Amino acid sequence: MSSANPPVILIVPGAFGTPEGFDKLIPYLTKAGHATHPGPYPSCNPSDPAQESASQDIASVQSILLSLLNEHNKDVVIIAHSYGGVVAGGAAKGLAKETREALGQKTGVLGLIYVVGNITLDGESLFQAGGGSYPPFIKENKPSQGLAMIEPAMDILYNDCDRALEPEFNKLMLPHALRAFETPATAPAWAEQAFDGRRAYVRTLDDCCNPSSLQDLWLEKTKVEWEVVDFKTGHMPFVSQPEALAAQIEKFIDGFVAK
Ligand SMILES: *C1O[C@H](CO)[C@@H](O)[C@H](O)[C@H]1NC(C)=O
Repeated sequence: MSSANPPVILIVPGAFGTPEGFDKLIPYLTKAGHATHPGPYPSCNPSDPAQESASQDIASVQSILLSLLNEHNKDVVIIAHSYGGVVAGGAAKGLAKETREALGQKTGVLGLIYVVGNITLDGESLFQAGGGSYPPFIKENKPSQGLAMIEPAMDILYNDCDRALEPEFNKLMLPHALRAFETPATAPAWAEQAFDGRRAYVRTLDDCCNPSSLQDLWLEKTKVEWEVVDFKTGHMPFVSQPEALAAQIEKFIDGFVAK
């Protein structure tokens, strides 16, 4: 990374988790010269799950993004994990580097890095994108009405991680509002031509949450080009292989910056 003004990396976590879940990855990115910025959203562990929606998550991350671009004058690269792909996809719409340059703005989104990002089309909910039913590991209305948990997390999310760390992983798992999954997402940024050459996807081959066959279907349905790199990991490569993932992210960013 030789650029004098490296982009800030906005981290948009998956559902059931917060940006703290990336604490094993972040030091490697920092060492490579990148600042990171958390991109949380309100449907995780909300006080009233009935008030949540995918579109509000999207609006909330978009406001973080706009402040990085307009107030901090930074270019941004987005890392989006799992349901974070739905949120970041909507949030980055219209904010690609070339799109903003054409409007006379100096900063923009240089690229989208989906780490097994869930993909929805314009107006589609994640529930629909997953085939219209929940997988058995999503426990509905747990711990209370309108929320969900993933169980057993060790087997579904951390299947390639050290079992001794289970208590640590359990602390990172938070209840999530079902309405985030059941309300329609807005139009995704990745569909825009301005993101050509600016889309990367980390495909997780041993994923028990989003099987790689489902990831393939999602990628196909986008009908746009992604640079796809396979990781032989479960759903959380930033936990199980943080150093290798950081190196790959660095390569993606170099490609976006050189474009
Ligand atoms: C997508 O996202 C969430 C977590 O971020 C996950 O639990 C869910 O099962 C995923 N896949 C589908 C098909 O909805």
